[in-house]
Amino acid sequence: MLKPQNSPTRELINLDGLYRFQVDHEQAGIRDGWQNSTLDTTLEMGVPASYNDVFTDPAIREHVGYVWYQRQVRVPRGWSEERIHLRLDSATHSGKVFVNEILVAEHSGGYTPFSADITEHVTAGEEFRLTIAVNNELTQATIPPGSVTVLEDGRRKQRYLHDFYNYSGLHRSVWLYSTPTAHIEDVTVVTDFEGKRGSVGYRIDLVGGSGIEQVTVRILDADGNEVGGAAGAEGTAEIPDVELWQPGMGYLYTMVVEVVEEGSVVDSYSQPFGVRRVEVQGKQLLINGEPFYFTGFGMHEDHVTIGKGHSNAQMINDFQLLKWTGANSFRTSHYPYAEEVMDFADRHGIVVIDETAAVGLNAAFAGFFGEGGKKTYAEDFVNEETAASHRQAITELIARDKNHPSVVLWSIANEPDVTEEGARTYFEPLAALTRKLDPTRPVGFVNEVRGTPNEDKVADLFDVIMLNRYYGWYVHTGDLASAEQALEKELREWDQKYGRPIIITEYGADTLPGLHSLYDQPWSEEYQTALLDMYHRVFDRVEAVTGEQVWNFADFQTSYGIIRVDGNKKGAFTRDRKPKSAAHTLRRRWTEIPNRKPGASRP
Ligand code: BDP
Repeated sequence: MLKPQNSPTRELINLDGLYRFQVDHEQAGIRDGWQNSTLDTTLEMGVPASYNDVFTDPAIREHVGYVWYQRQVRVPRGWSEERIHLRLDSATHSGKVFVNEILVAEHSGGYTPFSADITEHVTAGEEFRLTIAVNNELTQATIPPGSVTVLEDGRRKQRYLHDFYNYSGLHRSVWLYSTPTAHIEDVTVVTDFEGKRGSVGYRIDLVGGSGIEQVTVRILDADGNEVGGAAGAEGTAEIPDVELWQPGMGYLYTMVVEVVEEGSVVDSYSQPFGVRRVEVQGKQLLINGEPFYFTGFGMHEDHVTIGKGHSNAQMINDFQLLKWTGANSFRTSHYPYAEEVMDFADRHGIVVIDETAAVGLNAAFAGFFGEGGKKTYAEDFVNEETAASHRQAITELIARDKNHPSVVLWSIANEPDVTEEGARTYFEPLAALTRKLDPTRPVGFVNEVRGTPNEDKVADLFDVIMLNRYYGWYVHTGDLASAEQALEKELREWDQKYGRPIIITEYGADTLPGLHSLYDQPWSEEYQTALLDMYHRVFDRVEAVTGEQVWNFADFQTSYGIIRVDGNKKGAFTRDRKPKSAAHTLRRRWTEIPNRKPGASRP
């Protein structure tokens, strides 16, 4: 799915800013057609942002159901010959979009974009009323799943089995844009190289044309010089003296796609891309033929006040801190991040493990909350409806992110149950779908502690082993010697059984900044550091470990719970991005080992 842009044939207007905002406490809005008139509210809300922490009223913060956003939008007067589209970069978790009284788009899945062609419903030069109803309910039919219960007093409660707060609203930008009638609908770029020669396979999908248009592509280097080109909707362009996209050096080319009809350009779109190759060979993940060692974090889109709202300034600050630690990568735990984040990673050579929002597909976590004995793959939990949403989540993630050179690995779920028989039936088709949609990147999922090499039923379906392990925290708490033995034992078992790359996608300890101890005392800054040091010793001893991503980059908000004090505190940074001691420890290690495992020989 193309990101909208300004081009010689396209115009783009950003619709962020203040919207009228109404919370649908009585669940009346859809029934009563709130889109048909001005919302009956004095509240306003900024877009993009989560609304939860913005207001003082707890009934808004914990609201379950629809909230409504509304504003007037004027269509530029010059657009009378154009197709006119609305695009929402996300609506968490589902959205209905109305142009005046008319429903023009509906989408579920809170972290991927959707759009509508509204040409028939608007007039160039005139205003329309844009109303967006956003629903934050999670059910067993959504990704991530959850359940809504109605309490005796009528209040509705949202339950979910993932460890981050259910921030809701319009978290990303809203756009109005024009395209010509015959226009480029999609661009797919697949790159490779041989020696100094780069090859750029491409496919252009067109819509709305007469079929007599022709497509040309021109490749521009980072300075804007034309270095290659091709004709036709599908083909391969060559770059003679190619500059590769490398970890730490995000060299980007631009593919300028033009649709020509009777000698004139009717549509033009510029797609940035990088030339690089990713493959798994034995126990290594290779980028451009060289073994890559991941350092970095599982992250969250999470900030004070704006929650999961995208902010360019916060994004730059987070990337600055990543760089300061020496990290070369991150995982988009546990949902696709804003496209601005992916574009930044492309430009700056940061390697990304790109994850769907399939988190909490695991009944064992309900046991944690005192509801033991449930099965995950069952009619009342992860069922065919969940699977359908999961397929949609994978499809939309790849459609959005396929052209990002920074993405080297798809993660199709975080910590699902992999011990029940049903896990294999559930995951086999999903792994196959991911490979079919993108045959060029390795595929994995992130495994939780109960899915040991003996218990796990799905690891062989994937290219890499990604493990979240909490030895020294949830098990062997405060006993790093036992934790060290247990961790090494398990990693060696994985290595022996599969001989595949192992990436540790989570390890860490909750830490209260300012709490200090001479002993191995959980929650102290010293303990967090000692635990990380212990993991690093083990990683350096086990050859198959090809990456370390600490949980988490920064402290983040969660739902209330007795094991969370104002959120999860496993950050190397506090929620307001101050370094804990651990951040300095990581910086010392990672700045010493850019992209390569300690002790690994250079080719
Ligand atoms: C893992 C989850 C992650 C949690 C983390 C923790 O993948 O989302 O926040 O553990 O408990 O289970 O801190």
